Amino acid sequence: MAEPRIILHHFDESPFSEKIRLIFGLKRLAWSSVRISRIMPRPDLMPLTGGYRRTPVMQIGADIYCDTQCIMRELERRFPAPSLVPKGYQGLAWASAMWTDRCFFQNTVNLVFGTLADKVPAAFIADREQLRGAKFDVAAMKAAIPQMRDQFRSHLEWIDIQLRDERPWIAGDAPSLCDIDAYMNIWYARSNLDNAADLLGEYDHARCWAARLHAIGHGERTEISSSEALAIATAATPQTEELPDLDDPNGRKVGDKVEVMPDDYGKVRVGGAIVALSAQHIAIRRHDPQAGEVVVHFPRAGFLVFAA
Ligand SMILES: N[C@@H](CCC(=O)N[C@@H](CS)C(=O)NCC(=O)O)C(=O)O
Repeated sequence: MAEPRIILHHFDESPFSEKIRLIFGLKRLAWSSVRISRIMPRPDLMPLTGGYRRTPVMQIGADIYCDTQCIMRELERRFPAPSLVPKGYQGLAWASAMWTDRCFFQNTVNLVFGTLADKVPAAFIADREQLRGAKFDVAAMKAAIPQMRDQFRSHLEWIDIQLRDERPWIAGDAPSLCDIDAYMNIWYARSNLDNAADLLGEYDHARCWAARLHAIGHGERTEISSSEALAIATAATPQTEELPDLDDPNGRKVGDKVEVMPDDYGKVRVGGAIVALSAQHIAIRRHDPQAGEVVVHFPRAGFLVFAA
């Protein structure tokens, strides 16, 4: 049977989406792109995710993958070669996202929006305030630029230090999740800051490494509409097999009704019945009036699970 089509719901300016686009490049995959709006509402996407609103989301038929950790895991499972999990760093490669996606990313975001400050549209600010559940204070971010530059430099230097023995990639001879995760922040800074070249200037190894990552490209991309993607989900049946976790510390079982929510921002609870469960992954089945039956997948690290 032909491999079902991979659909990425994303927007071009999204750094987290850039991680996944690069993985498509590294694994030489063909994929369908649904360009979503940078701000809510996203009426054709919410029936698929059940309310999860962060970007990107990957769809394969009626299986919906939320969060880049979960998307990367699924891409590695379905397309294991070339592997992005480096030998000798199998645990650290996954854990690196807790550095790059949280602490490092928050510094980069503050630097970017502090710099764009007056140019950020009011509708975008209002949307991101809703996402954060807190003020999106561009004036405070502007005032903090000197601090954020210091922070960004520290993180960037860690990348450079790692490459100073002339290895091409963070974990050695082959590109891995470590590179993809860290690069997202450099890509985001470069896409938005006129002085990004100055920020990178003193770090030759990191600069050449970023050029290598940029050269990878995005695989074979084709555009489709959000309504086409929704119709694909509606016509499909979820393929996720049941997988119990006998060691689940809270005794959760396949079939239990739960709600899943990010622990940091975009805190929308998505409800459903457990289909598959492990220390790194939870998949829940839900029924949507438009999409029909879908299975929505989340990572465990950084996500909270509540009994419904
Ligand atoms: N931990 C999430 C974070 C994703 C994230 O923060 N994405 C940004 C865009 S790059 C976002 O969701 N912004 C708000 C939105 O698109 O609604 C992941 O790895 O996917």
